[in-house]
Amino acid sequence: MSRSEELFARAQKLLPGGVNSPVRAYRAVGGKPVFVARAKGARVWDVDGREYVDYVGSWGPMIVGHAHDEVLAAVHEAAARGTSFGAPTELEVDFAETVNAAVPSLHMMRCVSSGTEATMSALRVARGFTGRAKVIKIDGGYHGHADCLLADAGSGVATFGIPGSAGVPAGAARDTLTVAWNDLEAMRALLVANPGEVACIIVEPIPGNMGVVPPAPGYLAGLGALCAEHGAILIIDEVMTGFRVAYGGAQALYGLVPDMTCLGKVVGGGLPAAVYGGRADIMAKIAPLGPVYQAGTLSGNPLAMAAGLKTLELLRRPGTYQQLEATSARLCDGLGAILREGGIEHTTNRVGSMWTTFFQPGAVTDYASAKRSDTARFGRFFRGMLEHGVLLAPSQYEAGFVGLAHGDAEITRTLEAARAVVKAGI
Ligand code: KE4
Repeated sequence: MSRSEELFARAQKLLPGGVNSPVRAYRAVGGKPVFVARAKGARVWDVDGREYVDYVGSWGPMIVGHAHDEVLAAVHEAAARGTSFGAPTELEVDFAETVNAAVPSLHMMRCVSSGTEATMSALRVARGFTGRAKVIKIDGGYHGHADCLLADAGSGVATFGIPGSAGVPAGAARDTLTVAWNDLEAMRALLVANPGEVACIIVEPIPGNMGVVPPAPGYLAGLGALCAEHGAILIIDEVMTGFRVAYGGAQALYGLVPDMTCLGKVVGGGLPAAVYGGRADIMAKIAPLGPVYQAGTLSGNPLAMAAGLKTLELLRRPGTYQQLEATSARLCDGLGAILREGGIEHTTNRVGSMWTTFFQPGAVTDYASAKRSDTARFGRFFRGMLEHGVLLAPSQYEAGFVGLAHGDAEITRTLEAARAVVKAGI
Protein backbone atom coordinates (compact mmCIF):
# COMPACT_ATOMS: atom_id res chain seq x y z
CA MET A 1 0.00 0.00 0.00
CA SER A 2 1.38 3.44 -0.92
CA ARG A 3 1.71 6.19 1.65
CA SER A 4 -1.06 8.12 -0.17
CA GLU A 5 -3.34 5.10 0.17
CA GLU A 6 -2.47 4.75 3.86
CA LEU A 7 -3.24 8.42 4.47
CA PHE A 8 -6.43 8.20 2.41
CA ALA A 9 -7.63 5.28 4.56
CA ARG A 10 -6.90 7.23 7.74
CA ALA A 11 -8.43 10.42 6.36
CA GLN A 12 -11.71 8.71 5.49
CA LYS A 13 -12.21 7.81 9.15
CA LEU A 14 -12.56 11.47 10.08
CA LEU A 15 -13.05 13.54 6.92
CA PRO A 16 -16.07 12.91 4.65
CA GLY A 17 -14.62 11.28 1.54
CA GLY A 18 -11.19 11.71 3.10
CA VAL A 19 -10.95 15.28 1.91
CA ASN A 20 -11.68 18.82 2.92
CA SER A 21 -13.19 19.70 -0.44
CA PRO A 22 -15.15 17.20 -2.58
CA VAL A 23 -13.38 17.52 -5.93
CA ARG A 24 -10.08 16.46 -4.31
CA ALA A 25 -11.46 12.94 -3.77
CA TYR A 26 -11.15 12.04 -7.50
CA ARG A 27 -14.73 10.70 -7.53
CA ALA A 28 -15.17 12.29 -10.97
CA VAL A 29 -12.12 10.63 -12.49
CA GLY A 30 -11.74 7.37 -10.56
CA GLY A 31 -8.81 6.12 -8.57
CA LYS A 32 -7.53 7.38 -5.25
CA PRO A 33 -6.17 10.87 -4.68
CA VAL A 34 -2.47 11.51 -4.33
CA PHE A 35 -1.55 13.21 -1.09
CA VAL A 36 0.81 16.11 -1.71
CA ALA A 37 3.92 16.39 0.46
CA ARG A 38 5.40 19.56 -1.01
CA ALA A 39 5.49 21.77 -4.08
CA LYS A 40 7.90 24.17 -5.80
CA GLY A 41 7.33 26.18 -8.98
CA ALA A 42 5.20 24.15 -11.39
CA ARG A 43 5.77 20.83 -9.65
CA VAL A 44 4.32 18.93 -6.73
CA TRP A 45 5.64 15.80 -5.02
CA ASP A 46 3.34 13.25 -3.42
CA VAL A 47 3.98 11.56 -0.10
CA ASP A 48 5.53 8.62 -1.97
CA GLY A 49 8.10 10.88 -3.54
CA ARG A 50 6.56 10.89 -7.02
CA GLU A 51 6.89 14.18 -8.93
CA TYR A 52 4.18 15.75 -11.07
CA VAL A 53 3.86 18.74 -13.36
CA ASP A 54 0.96 20.50 -11.68
CA TYR A 55 -1.94 22.16 -13.55
CA VAL A 56 -4.27 22.39 -10.54
CA GLY A 57 -2.21 25.13 -8.91
CA SER A 58 -4.46 25.00 -5.82
CA TRP A 59 -7.38 25.64 -8.25
CA GLY A 60 -5.91 28.94 -9.46
CA PRO A 61 -3.99 30.77 -6.70
CA MET A 62 -0.49 29.52 -7.56
CA ILE A 63 -0.09 31.58 -10.76
CA VAL A 64 3.47 32.66 -9.86
CA GLY A 65 4.40 29.09 -8.91
CA HIS A 66 4.34 27.13 -5.69
CA ALA A 67 6.52 28.23 -2.76
CA HIS A 68 7.83 31.28 -4.61
CA ASP A 69 10.86 32.54 -2.66
CA GLU A 70 9.64 36.14 -2.60
CA VAL A 71 6.12 35.18 -1.52
CA LEU A 72 7.48 32.94 1.24
CA ALA A 73 9.77 35.72 2.44
CA ALA A 74 6.85 38.17 2.57
CA VAL A 75 4.76 35.70 4.56
CA HIS A 76 7.62 34.90 6.95
CA GLU A 77 8.25 38.61 7.51
CA ALA A 78 4.57 39.25 8.26
CA ALA A 79 4.33 36.20 10.52
CA ALA A 80 7.26 37.38 12.61
CA ARG A 81 5.14 40.43 13.53
CA GLY A 82 2.17 38.28 14.54
CA THR A 83 -0.36 36.25 12.58
CA SER A 84 -3.69 37.89 13.38
CA PHE A 85 -4.81 40.84 15.50
CA GLY A 86 -8.50 41.45 14.96
CA ALA A 87 -7.56 45.07 14.40
CA PRO A 88 -6.90 47.13 11.25
CA THR A 89 -3.38 47.00 9.83
CA GLU A 90 -1.34 48.94 7.24
CA LEU A 91 -1.16 45.81 5.10
CA GLU A 92 -4.95 45.91 4.58
CA VAL A 93 -4.73 49.52 3.39
CA ASP A 94 -1.86 48.73 1.03
CA PHE A 95 -3.81 45.71 -0.23
CA ALA A 96 -7.02 47.67 -0.86
CA GLU A 97 -5.10 50.44 -2.68
CA THR A 98 -3.29 47.86 -4.82
CA VAL A 99 -6.50 46.02 -5.75
CA ASN A 100 -8.33 49.28 -6.45
CA ALA A 101 -5.50 50.37 -8.78
CA ALA A 102 -5.83 47.07 -10.66
CA VAL A 103 -9.64 46.90 -10.65
CA PRO A 104 -10.93 50.52 -10.67
CA SER A 105 -14.59 49.40 -10.53
CA LEU A 106 -13.86 48.40 -6.93
CA HIS A 107 -14.45 51.90 -5.57
CA MET A 108 -14.95 50.34 -2.14
CA MET A 109 -14.19 46.79 -1.05
CA ARG A 110 -14.21 44.41 1.89
CA CYS A 111 -11.72 41.57 2.44
CA VAL A 112 -13.03 38.16 3.49
CA SER A 113 -11.45 34.70 3.71
CA SER A 114 -12.95 32.73 0.83
CA GLY A 115 -14.67 33.14 -2.50
CA THR A 116 -17.84 31.75 -0.94
CA GLU A 117 -17.82 34.51 1.65
CA ALA A 118 -17.22 37.09 -1.05
CA THR A 119 -20.11 36.06 -3.28
CA MET A 120 -22.48 35.39 -0.37
CA SER A 121 -21.77 38.88 0.99
CA ALA A 122 -22.06 40.53 -2.42
CA LEU A 123 -25.51 39.00 -2.88
CA ARG A 124 -26.60 40.18 0.57
CA VAL A 125 -25.55 43.76 -0.05
CA ALA A 126 -27.17 43.70 -3.52
CA ARG A 127 -30.41 42.60 -1.89
CA GLY A 128 -30.00 45.17 0.89
CA PHE A 129 -29.28 47.98 -1.57
CA THR A 130 -32.16 47.21 -3.97
CA GLY A 131 -34.67 45.93 -1.44
CA ARG A 132 -35.29 43.07 -3.85
CA ALA A 133 -35.08 39.32 -3.09
CA LYS A 134 -34.45 37.48 -6.36
CA VAL A 135 -31.02 36.69 -7.76
CA ILE A 136 -30.16 35.25 -11.16
CA LYS A 137 -27.24 32.91 -11.70
CA ILE A 138 -26.08 30.90 -14.68
CA ASP A 139 -26.88 27.21 -15.02
CA GLY A 140 -23.51 25.56 -14.49
CA GLY A 141 -22.05 28.60 -12.78
CA TYR A 142 -20.39 28.08 -9.42
CA HIS A 143 -19.86 30.80 -6.87
CA GLY A 144 -19.05 28.81 -3.74
CA HIS A 145 -21.43 26.95 -1.47
CA ALA A 146 -23.72 29.63 0.01
CA ASP A 147 -27.22 28.15 0.21
CA CYS A 148 -28.87 30.43 -2.31
CA LEU A 149 -26.08 29.86 -4.85
CA LEU A 150 -26.24 26.06 -4.83
CA ALA A 151 -28.88 25.87 -7.51
CA ASP A 152 -27.79 23.96 -10.60
CA ALA A 153 -24.27 24.89 -9.56
CA GLY A 154 -21.21 23.85 -11.53
CA SER A 155 -17.85 22.67 -10.14
CA GLY A 156 -18.19 19.94 -7.55
CA VAL A 157 -21.96 19.89 -7.62
CA ALA A 158 -22.00 19.62 -11.43
CA THR A 159 -19.37 16.92 -11.20
CA PHE A 160 -21.60 14.91 -8.90
CA GLY A 161 -24.64 15.77 -11.00
CA ILE A 162 -26.53 16.94 -7.91
CA PRO A 163 -29.06 19.54 -9.04
CA GLY A 164 -28.65 22.09 -6.24
CA SER A 165 -27.73 20.33 -3.01
CA ALA A 166 -29.41 18.43 -0.18
CA GLY A 167 -29.74 20.56 2.91
CA VAL A 168 -30.63 23.72 1.05
CA PRO A 169 -34.16 24.55 2.16
CA ALA A 170 -36.67 25.45 -0.55
CA GLY A 171 -36.97 28.91 0.95
CA ALA A 172 -33.27 29.56 0.48
CA ALA A 173 -33.25 28.51 -3.17
CA ARG A 174 -36.72 29.83 -4.04
CA ASP A 175 -35.47 33.28 -4.98
CA THR A 176 -32.59 31.99 -7.09
CA LEU A 177 -33.39 31.89 -10.79
CA THR A 178 -31.09 30.15 -13.23
CA VAL A 179 -30.62 30.67 -16.95
CA ALA A 180 -28.34 29.27 -19.64
CA TRP A 181 -24.97 30.92 -20.24
CA ASN A 182 -24.51 32.98 -23.40
CA ASP A 183 -28.28 33.35 -23.94
CA LEU A 184 -29.08 37.06 -23.68
CA GLU A 185 -32.69 36.66 -24.80
CA ALA A 186 -33.36 34.09 -22.06
CA MET A 187 -31.85 36.50 -19.54
CA ARG A 188 -34.03 39.32 -20.85
CA ALA A 189 -37.12 37.12 -20.62
CA LEU A 190 -36.31 36.21 -17.01
CA LEU A 191 -35.96 39.86 -16.03
CA VAL A 192 -39.20 40.78 -17.84
CA ALA A 193 -41.00 37.90 -16.12
CA ASN A 194 -39.85 39.16 -12.70
CA PRO A 195 -40.34 42.93 -12.99
CA GLY A 196 -38.80 44.92 -10.14
CA GLU A 197 -37.93 41.73 -8.23
CA VAL A 198 -34.36 40.88 -9.31
CA ALA A 199 -31.68 42.29 -7.02
CA CYS A 200 -28.73 41.09 -9.06
CA ILE A 201 -27.28 38.88 -11.73
CA ILE A 202 -24.12 37.05 -10.70
CA VAL A 203 -21.92 35.53 -13.39
CA GLU A 204 -18.43 34.19 -13.83
CA PRO A 205 -17.30 36.41 -16.73
CA ILE A 206 -15.46 33.39 -18.11
CA PRO A 207 -17.11 30.35 -16.50
CA GLY A 208 -14.52 27.88 -15.27
CA ASN A 209 -16.80 25.60 -13.27
CA MET A 210 -18.59 23.94 -16.15
CA GLY A 211 -15.16 23.72 -17.69
CA VAL A 212 -13.91 26.90 -19.38
CA VAL A 213 -16.68 28.40 -21.54
CA PRO A 214 -15.87 31.92 -22.81
CA PRO A 215 -18.58 34.58 -23.17
CA ALA A 216 -20.04 35.03 -26.66
CA PRO A 217 -19.10 38.36 -28.26
CA GLY A 218 -21.25 41.11 -26.77
CA TYR A 219 -22.82 38.88 -24.14
CA LEU A 220 -21.24 40.49 -21.07
CA ALA A 221 -21.94 43.99 -22.39
CA GLY A 222 -25.52 42.85 -22.99
CA LEU A 223 -25.80 41.73 -19.37
CA GLY A 224 -24.67 45.17 -18.24
CA ALA A 225 -27.29 46.86 -20.42
CA LEU A 226 -30.05 44.54 -19.16
CA CYS A 227 -29.07 45.19 -15.53
CA ALA A 228 -29.17 48.96 -16.09
CA GLU A 229 -32.54 48.66 -17.84
CA HIS A 230 -34.08 46.57 -15.03
CA GLY A 231 -32.42 48.18 -12.00
CA ALA A 232 -30.53 44.98 -11.14
CA ILE A 233 -26.93 44.92 -9.93
CA LEU A 234 -24.37 43.15 -12.12
CA ILE A 235 -22.02 41.11 -9.95
CA ILE A 236 -19.00 39.74 -11.78
CA ASP A 237 -17.51 36.78 -9.94
CA GLU A 238 -13.81 37.06 -10.76
CA VAL A 239 -12.69 34.67 -8.03
CA MET A 240 -11.10 32.53 -10.75
CA THR A 241 -10.49 35.08 -13.53
CA GLY A 242 -9.24 37.96 -11.37
CA PHE A 243 -5.51 38.58 -12.01
CA ARG A 244 -5.61 35.29 -13.96
CA VAL A 245 -6.66 36.27 -17.50
CA ALA A 246 -5.30 39.81 -17.17
CA TYR A 247 -3.92 41.92 -14.33
CA GLY A 248 -7.28 43.72 -14.22
CA GLY A 249 -9.22 40.48 -14.65
CA ALA A 250 -11.85 39.61 -17.24
CA GLN A 251 -13.44 43.04 -16.84
CA ALA A 252 -10.21 44.59 -18.15
CA LEU A 253 -10.00 42.02 -20.94
CA TYR A 254 -13.56 42.68 -22.10
CA GLY A 255 -13.84 46.39 -21.18
CA LEU A 256 -16.61 45.75 -18.67
CA VAL A 257 -17.57 48.02 -15.75
CA PRO A 258 -19.66 45.88 -13.37
CA ASP A 259 -21.54 47.23 -10.38
CA MET A 260 -19.81 44.73 -8.10
CA THR A 261 -16.87 42.34 -8.34
CA CYS A 262 -15.76 39.34 -6.30
CA LEU A 263 -12.10 38.28 -6.21
CA GLY A 264 -10.33 35.31 -4.63
CA LYS A 265 -7.71 32.65 -5.36
CA VAL A 266 -4.79 34.61 -6.93
CA VAL A 267 -5.49 37.67 -4.79
CA GLY A 268 -4.54 35.70 -1.67
CA GLY A 269 -1.39 34.24 -3.18
CA GLY A 270 -2.25 30.80 -1.80
CA LEU A 271 -3.46 32.02 1.60
CA PRO A 272 -7.13 32.57 2.55
CA ALA A 273 -8.14 35.96 1.17
CA ALA A 274 -10.98 37.12 -1.06
CA VAL A 275 -12.65 40.42 -1.83
CA TYR A 276 -16.09 41.74 -2.66
CA GLY A 277 -16.87 45.33 -3.55
CA GLY A 278 -17.90 47.78 -6.21
CA ARG A 279 -19.83 51.04 -6.41
CA ALA A 280 -19.39 53.25 -3.34
CA ASP A 281 -23.15 53.85 -3.01
CA ILE A 282 -23.74 50.09 -2.81
CA MET A 283 -20.88 49.38 -0.39
CA ALA A 284 -22.04 52.24 1.85
CA LYS A 285 -24.75 49.79 2.93
CA ILE A 286 -22.21 47.56 4.66
CA ALA A 287 -21.82 47.67 8.46
CA PRO A 288 -20.60 49.69 10.23
CA LEU A 289 -21.72 52.33 7.70
CA GLY A 290 -25.07 50.81 6.82
CA PRO A 291 -27.62 48.16 7.70
CA VAL A 292 -26.17 45.14 5.81
CA TYR A 293 -24.17 43.03 8.22
CA GLN A 294 -21.02 41.12 7.30
CA ALA A 295 -18.02 40.31 9.49
CA GLY A 296 -15.06 37.91 9.82
CA THR A 297 -12.50 37.01 12.47
CA LEU A 298 -9.67 36.56 9.97
CA SER A 299 -10.82 39.04 7.33
CA GLY A 300 -7.79 40.93 5.96
CA ASN A 301 -5.44 38.50 7.70
CA PRO A 302 -1.91 39.96 7.59
CA LEU A 303 -0.26 36.79 6.25
CA ALA A 304 -2.79 36.54 3.42
CA MET A 305 -2.41 40.26 2.71
CA ALA A 306 1.36 39.85 2.51
CA ALA A 307 1.13 36.81 0.20
CA GLY A 308 -1.44 38.56 -1.99
CA LEU A 309 0.49 41.81 -2.22
CA LYS A 310 3.72 40.07 -3.19
CA THR A 311 1.92 37.88 -5.74
CA LEU A 312 0.30 40.92 -7.38
CA GLU A 313 3.67 42.70 -7.39
CA LEU A 314 5.20 39.76 -9.24
CA LEU A 315 2.31 39.78 -11.72
CA ARG A 316 2.95 43.47 -12.49
CA ARG A 317 6.39 42.65 -13.87
CA PRO A 318 6.63 43.33 -17.63
CA GLY A 319 5.79 40.45 -19.94
CA THR A 320 3.92 38.37 -17.35
CA TYR A 321 0.69 37.85 -19.27
CA GLN A 322 2.45 37.52 -22.59
CA GLN A 323 4.48 34.69 -21.07
CA LEU A 324 1.36 33.01 -19.65
CA GLU A 325 -0.35 33.29 -23.05
CA ALA A 326 2.60 31.85 -24.97
CA THR A 327 3.09 28.91 -22.60
CA SER A 328 -0.63 28.12 -22.48
CA ALA A 329 -0.95 28.29 -26.27
CA ARG A 330 2.00 25.93 -26.71
CA LEU A 331 0.47 23.48 -24.23
CA CYS A 332 -3.03 23.51 -25.68
CA ASP A 333 -1.92 23.49 -29.32
CA GLY A 334 0.36 20.57 -28.53
CA LEU A 335 -2.32 18.63 -26.68
CA GLY A 336 -4.76 19.27 -29.50
CA ALA A 337 -2.37 17.95 -32.14
CA ILE A 338 -1.71 14.78 -30.11
CA LEU A 339 -5.41 14.10 -29.54
CA ARG A 340 -6.18 14.73 -33.22
CA GLU A 341 -3.37 12.37 -34.29
CA GLY A 342 -4.88 9.79 -31.93
CA GLY A 343 -8.33 10.25 -33.44
CA ILE A 344 -9.70 11.41 -30.07
CA GLU A 345 -12.79 13.64 -30.36
CA HIS A 346 -12.18 16.78 -28.30
CA THR A 347 -12.50 20.52 -28.21
CA THR A 348 -10.47 22.93 -26.12
CA ASN A 349 -11.70 26.23 -24.69
CA ARG A 350 -8.98 28.52 -23.41
CA VAL A 351 -8.70 32.11 -22.22
CA GLY A 352 -5.15 33.02 -21.31
CA SER A 353 -3.78 30.53 -18.79
CA MET A 354 -7.07 28.80 -17.91
CA TRP A 355 -8.31 26.05 -20.16
CA THR A 356 -10.45 22.93 -20.45
CA THR A 357 -10.18 20.12 -22.99
CA PHE A 358 -13.65 18.66 -23.39
CA PHE A 359 -13.80 15.08 -24.64
CA GLN A 360 -16.46 15.64 -27.26
CA PRO A 361 -16.49 17.17 -30.76
CA GLY A 362 -17.82 20.50 -29.41
CA ALA A 363 -18.42 23.44 -29.62
CA VAL A 364 -18.93 23.96 -25.89
CA THR A 365 -20.82 27.23 -25.40
CA ASP A 366 -22.86 26.53 -22.25
CA TYR A 367 -23.48 23.96 -19.55
CA ALA A 368 -25.82 21.82 -21.64
CA SER A 369 -23.17 21.41 -24.35
CA ALA A 370 -20.43 20.86 -21.75
CA LYS A 371 -22.44 17.98 -20.30
CA ARG A 372 -22.28 16.17 -23.63
CA SER A 373 -18.63 15.40 -22.86
CA ASP A 374 -17.35 11.85 -22.44
CA THR A 375 -16.47 12.08 -18.74
CA ALA A 376 -15.37 8.42 -18.65
CA ARG A 377 -12.80 9.13 -21.37
CA PHE A 378 -11.72 12.25 -19.49
CA GLY A 379 -11.22 10.04 -16.42
CA ARG A 380 -9.05 7.61 -18.40
CA PHE A 381 -7.00 10.51 -19.76
CA PHE A 382 -6.63 12.01 -16.28
CA ARG A 383 -5.46 8.72 -14.75
CA GLY A 384 -3.06 8.05 -17.61
CA MET A 385 -1.52 11.49 -17.30
CA LEU A 386 -1.23 11.04 -13.54
CA GLU A 387 0.69 7.78 -14.08
CA HIS A 388 3.02 9.70 -16.39
CA GLY A 389 3.68 12.45 -13.84
CA VAL A 390 1.19 15.10 -14.91
CA LEU A 391 -1.49 16.31 -12.48
CA LEU A 392 -4.53 17.70 -14.29
CA ALA A 393 -7.65 19.09 -12.61
CA PRO A 394 -9.57 15.93 -11.52
CA SER A 395 -12.83 16.73 -13.28
CA GLN A 396 -14.07 17.36 -16.81
CA TYR A 397 -15.96 20.36 -15.44
CA GLU A 398 -12.95 22.20 -14.07
CA ALA A 399 -10.30 24.51 -15.46
CA GLY A 400 -6.63 23.71 -15.69
CA PHE A 401 -4.15 26.46 -14.86
CA VAL A 402 -0.77 27.37 -16.33
CA GLY A 403 1.57 29.50 -14.22
CA LEU A 404 4.75 31.50 -14.65
CA ALA A 405 6.80 28.57 -13.40
CA HIS A 406 5.65 26.33 -16.28
CA GLY A 407 8.55 26.41 -18.72
CA ASP A 408 9.69 24.45 -21.77
CA ALA A 409 10.66 21.45 -19.66
CA GLU A 410 7.19 21.20 -18.10
CA ILE A 411 5.34 21.60 -21.40
CA THR A 412 7.60 19.11 -23.17
CA ARG A 413 7.13 16.59 -20.38
CA THR A 414 3.36 17.12 -20.47
CA LEU A 415 3.16 16.56 -24.23
CA GLU A 416 5.36 13.46 -24.02
CA ALA A 417 3.01 12.10 -21.35
CA ALA A 418 -0.03 12.86 -23.51
CA ARG A 419 1.54 11.09 -26.50
CA ALA A 420 2.17 7.99 -24.38
CA VAL A 421 -1.33 8.02 -22.87
CA VAL A 422 -3.06 8.44 -26.24
CA LYS A 423 -0.84 5.76 -27.79
CA ALA A 424 -1.80 3.35 -25.00
CA GLY A 425 -5.44 4.10 -25.76
CA ILE A 426 -8.09 6.03 -23.85
P1 KE4 B 1 -13.94 29.31 -2.36
O1 KE4 B 1 -15.03 29.42 -1.34
O2 KE4 B 1 -13.68 27.84 -2.78
O3 KE4 B 1 -12.65 30.04 -1.98
O4 KE4 B 1 -14.41 30.05 -3.71
C1 KE4 B 1 -15.64 29.68 -4.28
C2 KE4 B 1 -15.64 30.07 -5.74
C3 KE4 B 1 -16.31 31.22 -6.12
N1 KE4 B 1 -16.34 31.62 -7.41
C4 KE4 B 1 -15.70 30.91 -8.38
C5 KE4 B 1 -15.76 31.38 -9.79
C6 KE4 B 1 -14.98 29.73 -8.03
O5 KE4 B 1 -14.35 29.03 -9.02
C7 KE4 B 1 -14.95 29.30 -6.70
C8 KE4 B 1 -14.22 28.04 -6.27
N2 KE4 B 1 -13.66 27.24 -7.31
C9 KE4 B 1 -13.48 25.84 -6.99
C10 KE4 B 1 -12.92 25.10 -8.20
N3 KE4 B 1 -13.46 25.45 -9.42
C11 KE4 B 1 -12.59 25.65 -5.82
C12 KE4 B 1 -12.06 24.24 -5.63
C13 KE4 B 1 -12.83 23.46 -4.64
O6 KE4 B 1 -14.07 23.65 -4.52
O7 KE4 B 1 -12.19 22.61 -3.97
